[in-house]
Amino acid sequence: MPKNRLEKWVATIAKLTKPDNIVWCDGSAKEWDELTQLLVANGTFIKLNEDLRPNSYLARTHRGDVARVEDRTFICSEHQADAGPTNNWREPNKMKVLLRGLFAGAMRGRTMYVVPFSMGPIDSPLARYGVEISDSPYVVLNMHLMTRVSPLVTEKIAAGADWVPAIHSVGAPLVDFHGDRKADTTWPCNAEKYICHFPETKEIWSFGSGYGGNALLGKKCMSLRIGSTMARDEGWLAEHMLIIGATSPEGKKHHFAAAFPSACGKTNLAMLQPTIPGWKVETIGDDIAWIAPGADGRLRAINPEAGFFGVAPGTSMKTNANAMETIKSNTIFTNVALTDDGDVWWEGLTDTPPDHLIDWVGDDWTPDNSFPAAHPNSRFTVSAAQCPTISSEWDDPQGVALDAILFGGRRATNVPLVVQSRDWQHGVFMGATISSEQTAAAEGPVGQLRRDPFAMLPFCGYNMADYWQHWLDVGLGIEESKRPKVFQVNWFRKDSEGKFLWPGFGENSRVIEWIANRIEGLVDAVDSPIGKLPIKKEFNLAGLKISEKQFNQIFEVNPESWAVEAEMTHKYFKNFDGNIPTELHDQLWELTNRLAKI
Ligand code: GTP
Ligand code: SPV
Ligand code: MN
Repeated sequence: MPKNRLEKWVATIAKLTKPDNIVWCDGSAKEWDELTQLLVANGTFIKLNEDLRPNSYLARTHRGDVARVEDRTFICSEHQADAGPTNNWREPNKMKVLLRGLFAGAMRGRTMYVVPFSMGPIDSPLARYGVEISDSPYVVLNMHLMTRVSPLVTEKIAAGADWVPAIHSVGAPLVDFHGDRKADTTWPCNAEKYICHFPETKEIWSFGSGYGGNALLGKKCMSLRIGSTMARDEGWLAEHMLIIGATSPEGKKHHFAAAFPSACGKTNLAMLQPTIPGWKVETIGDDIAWIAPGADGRLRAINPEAGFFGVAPGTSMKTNANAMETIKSNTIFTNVALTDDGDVWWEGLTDTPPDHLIDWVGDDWTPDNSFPAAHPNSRFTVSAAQCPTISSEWDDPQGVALDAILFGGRRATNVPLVVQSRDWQHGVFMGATISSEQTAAAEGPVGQLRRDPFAMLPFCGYNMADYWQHWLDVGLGIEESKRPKVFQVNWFRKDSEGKFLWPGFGENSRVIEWIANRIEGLVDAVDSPIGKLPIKKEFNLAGLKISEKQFNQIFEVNPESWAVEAEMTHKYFKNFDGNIPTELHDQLWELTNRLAKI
């Protein structure tokens, strides 16, 4: 029988990378057991105490491989203009030549795993298939949890289904060109990293890192960077968004999607435990949403992932009890601290740290140490099915109809707790102009304010200005009454002493309630230059100690500082060489005028 495209591709990559052997993965429990045993045996995994954390493991990475590497991430479209000013562009043929050199013999002495996976429920009209080749068993196990790894995908591909080829190597061969074999390390990786995307041929090539979004190629690489280009071509949206269902005490259910930059609260909002009586929030997704116009004329969203790759620090019974419940078993922890009884710990898990820990680099740690025991970007990987608040709709092939879209960021100043946009165009302007203080989720200066439009700065696979136009087109193609309402939120505003003004976490249910009430027309709003704000008596503060003064601080819109923001937006738009959609210029003009009238 002639080989199909998948078999040919695997053979070609094997010929290039020269692994000792090839394993076709099936996502089974047997495969999980074999690979976890292998990783325990070679020291990559530490098995956690079976009584405290069954079937769970701790991995410690190389110190230089702890986060996404944005400056090593490339969009290799044929034309540089298609990558736009916010992406690193490389000419595709040149990059291919470079990559072939890097991948040549890169898997010598290692096993090459072939992982067929589906993003989205297999057979969903919104699902897309991929195959990741990787020489990292850690990656295979994380893919088990984060995607649907299944031989069914291989069958679909053999029957002609489209798929994304994704090749990954840690770039650390065990046999050199003289044939000498060396011992493996517990976290093999390469100092030189390349995370490359070829939108025209829908290919992904990732070299040198074994960590998170650099290596689990179904996630940011396929679902967002390649996904966004597929979405542009096919008329849908691939977004860095959580999805929730929120049910009011009266039993009215709404669905929200929310885009916040990395480490800015998506997992927490996705698993929110409301503090206000009678409300229920159900989890559909915590990081990525694929959104398409449905047969009902509404925007419908699926979570293409099957698990959570969540930030550990700050996660506790107080902040996110549902995440704590989710990670009780069958979880991979990366770069957290190890307790003396073989369990995990991170900053914020308990009020006081244990007297002794082994920190994320494997050294003894006591509370006297001035540096954290867990890396700030340490993570847990766990199946979504284990989440106590997971919605019955979470793997519905048709997705859920969105009632509202939220944009957020980490802003110590200026941005109020919640603002409603005037209309779709204004909502797109809000999304396009969001800025946020940088976090440890990517290499780079933590705390520095940067524009992160739609929380997609590191993830948009094409020209950001074209992406904004696409958002305008998709939304305006929906009948107005069926369009989701758009809001901007900010949980992170601080007072003059640097303390958060808003308690956040479960209390964010109050913002959810206000948004639901706006959708239902149950509350009024006051106009401000930046959008519609809550009226104090209609915003539920019952049971919270928030004074009139604090409320005003939380919602303050300062015209002078907003005039500065608007001026910065004007400068920012200039980066896009006249490519900005007219509607967004109009929005900026209107904002400037409204500010001038105050
Ligand atoms: P990625 O997985 O990187 O995309 O991150 P994320 O957007 O899912 O962020 P996550 O929910 O993991 O939160 C990141 C950090 O922000 C954690 O340390 C949380 O404890 C903290 N955080 C989340 N929500 C709130 C909030 O409402 N208020 C405050 N002050 N901190 C929050
Ligand atoms: C993010 O950085 O937005 C993440 C983690 O969700 S990673 O998978 O590394 O991209
Ligand atoms: Mn994310």
